[in-house]
Amino acid sequence: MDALKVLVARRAPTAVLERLSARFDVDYHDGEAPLTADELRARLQGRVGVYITGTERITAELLDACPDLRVVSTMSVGYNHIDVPACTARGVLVTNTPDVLTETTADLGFALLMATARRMSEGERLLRDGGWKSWSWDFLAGSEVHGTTLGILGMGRIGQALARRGRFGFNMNIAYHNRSRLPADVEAELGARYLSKEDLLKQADHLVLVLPYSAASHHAVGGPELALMKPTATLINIARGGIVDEDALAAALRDKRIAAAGLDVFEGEPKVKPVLLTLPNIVLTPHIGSATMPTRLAMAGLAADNLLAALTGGVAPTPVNVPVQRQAA
Ligand code: 8YV
Repeated sequence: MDALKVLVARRAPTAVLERLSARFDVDYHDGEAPLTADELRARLQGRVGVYITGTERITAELLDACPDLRVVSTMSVGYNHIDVPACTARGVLVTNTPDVLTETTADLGFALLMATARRMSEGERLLRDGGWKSWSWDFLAGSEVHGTTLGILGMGRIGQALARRGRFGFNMNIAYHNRSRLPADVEAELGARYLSKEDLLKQADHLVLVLPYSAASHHAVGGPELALMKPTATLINIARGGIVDEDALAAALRDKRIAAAGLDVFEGEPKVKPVLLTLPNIVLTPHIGSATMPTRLAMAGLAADNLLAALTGGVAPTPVNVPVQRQAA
């Protein structure tokens, strides 16, 4: 029997390629740049499975042009780049990589919070530019972190990991808003208070966005929401760029209506709006939330596990959808 044909649409660790190649006929895109939509469609012809990252978009149109596709395995926890309902309707299984990146992404979220509150990027720029001339009492004086209120918008796995860091590491008061409330025992363990979104915006000293991106969360934080925040507050986004209205944020930062922001994700990434680059009170990182070698290897390994299990009669460890059975041709 001929080996099943799969496409690895993005660079992957050698060990993952070896595992997939031992079982499948693998077409490997080894380029630095992601495949364009046209290239992806062409390379998916006759392929039953695809390994992607958060960059490649799987649309209904693409699915219709690639009728052999049965499994989409993304090496990411987020799956807003995949039209999941369209996959489900066509019997295509979607899998993602939750859990393995939770703690690492929470680490980055906290690092960004600290760097933003304590003006670390501003200080480094000043030092490198030769601008550190002397000491004064308010030199680079930032915001307090310990003992303040950590607001978390979106209290899934990463939100809870952030809450633990805030509560047990920094003695912070934890407040959150989420579509659904956490069970009482989890709230008690985290010392987390459930607030309305409006109250969370008003009360947070540091507000971290960790909610999934969808049409419902598009620009969930824009002008009206920023207007509710304290002028001393910081805003951290480690979720998806589209959750924040970047123009409204730039205006709020420029006018000091909030103190500072830390962004790891951008609406048009990898392009970043020039206005964001001009503001001193903003810390910018290039979407590195899950970027440690052990975590990236674990994510890639899990994406391969999903593809292997789903295409060889097993049960994919981390499915996103439960597709309806494909009709026999
Ligand atoms: C990845 C992410 O860097 O997992 C996610 O959803 O945003 C990041 O961990 C990226 O999407 C890689 O596929």
